[in-house]
Amino acid sequence: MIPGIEVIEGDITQQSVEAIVNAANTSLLGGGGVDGAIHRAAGSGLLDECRRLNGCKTGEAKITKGYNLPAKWVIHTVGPVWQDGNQGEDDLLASCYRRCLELAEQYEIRTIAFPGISTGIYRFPLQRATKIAVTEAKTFLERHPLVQVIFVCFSRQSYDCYLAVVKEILGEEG
Ligand code: AR6
Repeated sequence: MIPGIEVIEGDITQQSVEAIVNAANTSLLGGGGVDGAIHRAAGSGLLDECRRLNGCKTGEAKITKGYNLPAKWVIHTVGPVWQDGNQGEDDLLASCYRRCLELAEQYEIRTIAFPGISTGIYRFPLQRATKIAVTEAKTFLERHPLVQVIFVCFSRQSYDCYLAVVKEILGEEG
């Protein structure tokens, strides 16, 4: 596999990568969107482990096993709820990506798949969130060139947005 950034359209629960990222809430006890899909696919072992984590702050991340998922690990992070863009949303979202990538480093994870954290129920504007995601991945990959970051897009619209942003930030090789 070529190291770097990859953009695909698909369902993150089906990705055969070492870690998938969950866009969770501060309780870590499940919810809708990608969180619900991950818990359904992983099975009840995931919820049992999450219950022991005592939640997670916005902008932070915690790791669990993947249970019935193809992925060995799930990294749970809590994105900011979009308000008006002046409540620290950008920094909190960047922190989510950084914390997830730090955990990947700590657990020697070489392939990590991200959904568009905060871009669903939490209403963060897609293009603004995508620029943050790609910028943080780029910064991390400059120091960790063997890691593969996969952005898993759940719609054609988000796939097109990621492709355009990757091209803008990384150039044609993205
Ligand atoms: N695979 C990949 N991406 C997905 C999938 C999937 N199976 N399902 C949804 N998405 P959201 P948030 C995309 O709402 O905005 C939960 O209730 C989706 O299209 O899942 O961070 C939590 O418990 C969107 O682009 O997460 C929190 O309460 C992105 O994943 C709250 O939602 C994130 O959408 C978190 O809201």
